[in-house]
Amino acid sequence: MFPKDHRMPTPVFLPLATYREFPPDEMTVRVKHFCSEMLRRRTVRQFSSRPVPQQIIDECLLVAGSAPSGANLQPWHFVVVRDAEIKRRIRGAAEKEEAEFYHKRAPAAWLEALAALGTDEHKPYLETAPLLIAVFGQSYRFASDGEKAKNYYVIESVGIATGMLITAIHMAGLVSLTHTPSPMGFLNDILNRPPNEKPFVLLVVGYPAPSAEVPKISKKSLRQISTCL
Ligand code: IYR
Repeated sequence: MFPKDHRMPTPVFLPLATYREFPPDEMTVRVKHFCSEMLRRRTVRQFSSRPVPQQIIDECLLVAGSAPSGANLQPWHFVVVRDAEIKRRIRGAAEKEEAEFYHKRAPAAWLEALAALGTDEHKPYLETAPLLIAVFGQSYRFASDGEKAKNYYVIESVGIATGMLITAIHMAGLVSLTHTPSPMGFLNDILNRPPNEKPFVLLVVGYPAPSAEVPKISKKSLRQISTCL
Protein backbone atom coordinates (compact mmCIF):
# COMPACT_ATOMS: atom_id res chain seq x y z
CA MET A 1 0.00 0.00 0.00
CA PHE A 2 1.04 3.61 -0.48
CA PRO A 3 1.99 5.75 2.50
CA LYS A 4 -0.93 7.99 3.59
CA ASP A 5 0.58 11.20 2.22
CA HIS A 6 1.67 9.58 -1.09
CA ARG A 7 0.00 11.38 -4.01
CA MET A 8 -0.40 9.30 -7.15
CA PRO A 9 0.23 11.40 -10.26
CA THR A 10 -2.88 11.83 -12.44
CA PRO A 11 -2.35 10.40 -15.94
CA VAL A 12 -2.68 12.84 -18.83
CA PHE A 13 -3.86 11.55 -22.22
CA LEU A 14 -3.52 13.08 -25.68
CA PRO A 15 -4.94 11.98 -29.03
CA LEU A 16 -2.75 9.51 -30.94
CA ALA A 17 -1.72 12.14 -33.49
CA THR A 18 1.42 10.42 -34.81
CA TYR A 19 -0.14 7.17 -36.08
CA ARG A 20 -0.23 6.73 -39.87
CA GLU A 21 -2.31 4.04 -41.51
CA PHE A 22 -1.28 2.70 -44.95
CA PRO A 23 -3.39 0.65 -47.36
CA PRO A 24 -2.45 -3.07 -47.10
CA ASP A 25 -0.64 -3.04 -50.46
CA GLU A 26 1.47 -0.13 -49.35
CA MET A 27 2.12 -1.78 -46.01
CA THR A 28 3.40 -4.84 -47.83
CA VAL A 29 5.71 -2.76 -50.03
CA ARG A 30 6.99 -0.79 -47.03
CA VAL A 31 7.69 -3.78 -44.83
CA LYS A 32 9.25 -5.77 -47.69
CA HIS A 33 11.55 -2.88 -48.43
CA PHE A 34 12.46 -2.61 -44.75
CA CYS A 35 12.96 -6.37 -44.51
CA SER A 36 15.31 -6.45 -47.52
CA GLU A 37 17.26 -3.54 -46.02
CA MET A 38 17.56 -5.36 -42.69
CA LEU A 39 18.55 -8.67 -44.26
CA ARG A 40 21.58 -6.87 -45.71
CA ARG A 41 22.81 -6.15 -42.18
CA ARG A 42 25.94 -8.02 -41.17
CA THR A 43 27.97 -7.82 -38.02
CA VAL A 44 31.40 -6.60 -39.07
CA ARG A 45 34.77 -7.09 -37.37
CA GLN A 46 37.03 -5.20 -39.77
CA PHE A 47 36.58 -1.46 -39.60
CA SER A 48 37.91 1.47 -41.60
CA SER A 49 39.19 4.42 -39.59
CA ARG A 50 37.15 6.75 -41.82
CA PRO A 51 35.45 9.36 -39.64
CA VAL A 52 31.69 9.36 -39.04
CA PRO A 53 29.89 12.67 -38.41
CA GLN A 54 28.43 13.00 -34.91
CA GLN A 55 25.16 14.28 -36.38
CA ILE A 56 24.47 10.79 -37.80
CA ILE A 57 25.24 9.14 -34.48
CA ASP A 58 23.00 11.62 -32.64
CA GLU A 59 20.07 10.63 -34.84
CA CYS A 60 20.77 6.94 -34.19
CA LEU A 61 20.85 7.62 -30.45
CA LEU A 62 17.51 9.43 -30.68
CA VAL A 63 16.07 6.31 -32.32
CA ALA A 64 17.42 4.20 -29.44
CA GLY A 65 16.00 6.67 -26.92
CA SER A 66 12.54 6.33 -28.50
CA ALA A 67 12.36 2.66 -27.45
CA PRO A 68 9.58 1.44 -25.17
CA SER A 69 10.74 0.83 -21.60
CA GLY A 70 9.38 -0.43 -18.30
CA ALA A 71 7.14 2.34 -16.85
CA ASN A 72 8.78 4.63 -19.46
CA LEU A 73 11.72 5.02 -17.09
CA GLN A 74 14.19 4.85 -20.01
CA PRO A 75 16.85 3.09 -17.92
CA TRP A 76 19.72 3.54 -20.37
CA HIS A 77 22.75 5.69 -21.00
CA PHE A 78 24.90 5.74 -24.13
CA VAL A 79 28.54 6.83 -24.04
CA VAL A 80 30.02 7.68 -27.44
CA VAL A 81 33.79 7.23 -27.38
CA ARG A 82 35.89 8.83 -30.11
CA ASP A 83 38.96 9.73 -28.05
CA ALA A 84 41.98 7.64 -29.14
CA GLU A 85 43.42 7.32 -25.64
CA ILE A 86 40.09 6.14 -24.16
CA LYS A 87 39.67 3.64 -27.00
CA ARG A 88 43.20 2.38 -26.33
CA ARG A 89 42.38 1.82 -22.66
CA ILE A 90 39.12 0.04 -23.54
CA ARG A 91 40.97 -2.22 -25.98
CA GLY A 92 43.61 -3.05 -23.38
CA ALA A 93 41.03 -3.96 -20.73
CA ALA A 94 38.79 -5.87 -23.17
CA GLU A 95 41.69 -7.91 -24.61
CA LYS A 96 42.79 -8.82 -21.10
CA GLU A 97 39.32 -10.22 -20.30
CA GLU A 98 39.04 -11.88 -23.69
CA ALA A 99 42.41 -13.63 -23.32
CA GLU A 100 41.14 -15.06 -20.02
CA PHE A 101 37.91 -16.07 -21.73
CA TYR A 102 39.45 -17.79 -24.75
CA HIS A 103 42.31 -19.48 -22.90
CA LYS A 104 40.82 -20.23 -19.46
CA ARG A 105 37.18 -19.46 -18.72
CA ALA A 106 35.30 -20.55 -21.85
CA PRO A 107 34.00 -24.12 -21.75
CA ALA A 108 34.84 -26.20 -24.84
CA ALA A 109 31.18 -26.23 -25.92
CA TRP A 110 31.10 -22.42 -25.95
CA LEU A 111 34.28 -22.21 -28.03
CA GLU A 112 32.79 -24.77 -30.38
CA ALA A 113 29.58 -22.72 -30.75
CA LEU A 114 31.71 -19.66 -31.54
CA ALA A 115 34.07 -21.37 -33.98
CA ALA A 116 32.16 -20.35 -37.14
CA LEU A 117 32.70 -16.68 -36.28
CA GLY A 118 36.49 -16.99 -36.25
CA THR A 119 36.84 -14.69 -33.22
CA ASP A 120 39.76 -14.59 -30.81
CA GLU A 121 41.08 -12.34 -28.04
CA HIS A 122 42.52 -9.74 -30.42
CA LYS A 123 40.25 -6.72 -30.75
CA PRO A 124 42.07 -4.17 -32.94
CA TYR A 125 38.75 -2.69 -34.08
CA LEU A 126 38.29 -1.21 -30.62
CA GLU A 127 40.97 1.28 -31.71
CA THR A 128 40.55 1.32 -35.49
CA ALA A 129 36.85 2.14 -35.61
CA PRO A 130 36.07 5.85 -35.37
CA LEU A 131 33.68 5.34 -32.50
CA LEU A 132 32.45 2.99 -29.82
CA ILE A 133 29.06 3.28 -28.15
CA ALA A 134 29.01 1.84 -24.64
CA VAL A 135 25.41 1.03 -23.68
CA PHE A 136 24.64 1.08 -19.96
CA GLY A 137 21.49 -0.12 -18.18
CA GLN A 138 20.50 1.75 -15.04
CA SER A 139 19.70 -0.99 -12.54
CA TYR A 140 18.21 1.64 -10.23
CA ARG A 141 17.64 5.40 -10.36
CA PHE A 142 17.48 8.34 -8.01
CA ALA A 143 13.94 9.75 -7.61
CA SER A 144 13.28 13.50 -7.41
CA ASP A 145 13.70 13.36 -3.60
CA GLY A 146 17.20 11.89 -4.11
CA GLU A 147 16.09 8.47 -2.77
CA LYS A 148 17.11 5.30 -4.58
CA ALA A 149 14.18 4.04 -6.67
CA LYS A 150 13.65 0.89 -8.70
CA ASN A 151 13.72 0.59 -12.47
CA TYR A 152 11.65 -2.14 -14.10
CA TYR A 153 12.46 -4.60 -16.89
CA VAL A 154 15.89 -3.02 -17.36
CA ILE A 155 17.37 -5.84 -19.46
CA GLU A 156 14.32 -5.99 -21.72
CA SER A 157 14.20 -2.20 -22.10
CA VAL A 158 17.91 -1.78 -22.82
CA GLY A 159 17.85 -4.80 -25.13
CA ILE A 160 15.04 -3.26 -27.19
CA ALA A 161 16.79 0.15 -27.30
CA THR A 162 20.04 -1.51 -28.39
CA GLY A 163 18.23 -3.39 -31.16
CA MET A 164 16.77 -0.15 -32.38
CA LEU A 165 20.21 1.49 -32.21
CA ILE A 166 21.77 -1.31 -34.27
CA THR A 167 18.90 -0.94 -36.76
CA ALA A 168 19.37 2.83 -37.01
CA ILE A 169 23.14 2.46 -37.51
CA HIS A 170 22.50 -0.01 -40.33
CA MET A 171 19.78 2.10 -41.94
CA ALA A 172 22.11 5.12 -41.83
CA GLY A 173 24.59 3.15 -43.94
CA LEU A 174 27.14 2.25 -41.28
CA VAL A 175 28.12 -1.09 -39.77
CA SER A 176 28.40 -2.25 -36.19
CA LEU A 177 29.72 -5.04 -34.04
CA THR A 178 27.90 -6.06 -30.90
CA HIS A 179 30.80 -6.67 -28.55
CA THR A 180 30.36 -8.11 -25.09
CA PRO A 181 33.67 -8.55 -23.32
CA SER A 182 32.84 -10.38 -20.14
CA PRO A 183 32.97 -9.09 -17.46
CA MET A 184 32.61 -5.48 -18.64
CA GLY A 185 32.95 -3.70 -15.31
CA PHE A 186 36.08 -1.91 -16.59
CA LEU A 187 33.78 0.29 -18.69
CA ASN A 188 32.46 1.99 -15.53
CA ASP A 189 36.01 2.87 -14.46
CA ILE A 190 37.28 4.02 -17.84
CA LEU A 191 34.12 5.92 -18.78
CA ASN A 192 33.47 7.25 -15.29
CA ARG A 193 29.92 5.92 -15.00
CA PRO A 194 28.14 5.62 -11.64
CA PRO A 195 27.53 2.31 -9.82
CA ASN A 196 23.80 2.21 -10.71
CA GLU A 197 24.80 1.77 -14.35
CA LYS A 198 25.78 -1.67 -15.60
CA PRO A 199 27.47 -2.10 -18.99
CA PHE A 200 25.07 -3.89 -21.34
CA VAL A 201 26.99 -4.00 -24.59
CA LEU A 202 29.81 -2.22 -26.38
CA LEU A 203 28.95 -1.33 -29.99
CA VAL A 204 31.78 -0.76 -32.43
CA VAL A 205 30.55 1.60 -35.16
CA GLY A 206 31.88 2.91 -38.45
CA TYR A 207 32.49 2.07 -42.09
CA PRO A 208 33.68 -1.43 -42.97
CA ALA A 209 37.31 -1.81 -44.03
CA PRO A 210 37.38 -2.11 -47.86
CA SER A 211 38.69 -5.66 -47.43
CA ALA A 212 36.12 -6.63 -44.78
CA GLU A 213 34.93 -10.22 -44.83
CA VAL A 214 32.09 -11.82 -42.90
CA PRO A 215 31.61 -15.42 -41.82
CA LYS A 216 29.52 -17.69 -44.05
CA ILE A 217 26.58 -18.14 -41.72
CA SER A 218 22.83 -17.89 -42.23
CA LYS A 219 19.66 -16.92 -40.40
CA LYS A 220 16.93 -19.37 -39.44
CA SER A 221 13.90 -19.57 -41.75
CA LEU A 222 10.52 -18.05 -40.94
CA ARG A 223 9.22 -21.54 -40.19
CA GLN A 224 12.03 -22.19 -37.76
CA ILE A 225 11.55 -18.96 -35.84
CA SER A 226 7.77 -18.67 -35.78
CA THR A 227 4.48 -20.48 -35.22
CA CYS A 228 1.05 -19.30 -36.37
CA LEU A 229 -1.90 -20.55 -34.35
N1 IYR B 1 33.13 -11.89 -26.08
C1 IYR B 1 33.99 -12.70 -26.87
C2 IYR B 1 33.40 -14.03 -27.21
C3 IYR B 1 32.17 -14.02 -28.02
C4 IYR B 1 31.04 -14.61 -27.49
C5 IYR B 1 29.90 -14.70 -28.23
I1 IYR B 1 28.30 -15.65 -27.47
C6 IYR B 1 29.85 -14.17 -29.56
O1 IYR B 1 28.70 -14.25 -30.31
C7 IYR B 1 31.00 -13.61 -30.08
C8 IYR B 1 32.16 -13.53 -29.30
C9 IYR B 1 34.49 -11.93 -28.12
O2 IYR B 1 34.01 -10.82 -28.36
O3 IYR B 1 35.35 -12.42 -28.83
